[in-house]
Amino acid sequence: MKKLFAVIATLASLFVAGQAFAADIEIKDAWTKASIGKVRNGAAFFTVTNNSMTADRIVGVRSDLAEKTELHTHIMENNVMKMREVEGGVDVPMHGEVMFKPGSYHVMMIGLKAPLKQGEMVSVTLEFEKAGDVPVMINVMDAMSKGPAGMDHGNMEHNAHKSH
Ligand SMILES: [Cu+2]
Repeated sequence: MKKLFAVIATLASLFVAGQAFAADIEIKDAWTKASIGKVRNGAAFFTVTNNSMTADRIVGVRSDLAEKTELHTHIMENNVMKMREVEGGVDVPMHGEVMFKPGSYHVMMIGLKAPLKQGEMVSVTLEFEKAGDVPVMINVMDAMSKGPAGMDHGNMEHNAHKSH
């Protein structure tokens, strides 16, 4: 009986502390912009939430949409904003959230095989170190879009109430 309990306890602790599953990863508000003219690159944005009890890391991305699909970020170099491929992956803390957004992390599609059309859904696959493959369904929005409604807090209008 004691032995059985020990086995159960060990299994339980493994389950709680050592594992992460694709089901624990939540992707929200995934969007990209429709292609304009002959532009053959695209960038996709979304919010990643890790609902598991263990930290995870996005180590790669792949898709059939483009010749190359990469994890990118922006860095400042000599006062110029530049895009770079992410080195070493993107950490997603346990019970944490990471935002892929313009000017920051994004999924870069280089050499699109077909233009992205407004209203379409396209997909890429994020590769997590622990949770494995997580598909991302991406909403193709208007080429001038700044993202799903409610995400662009920077442009929110404020009602200033003056007190007398
Ligand atoms: Cu990029």
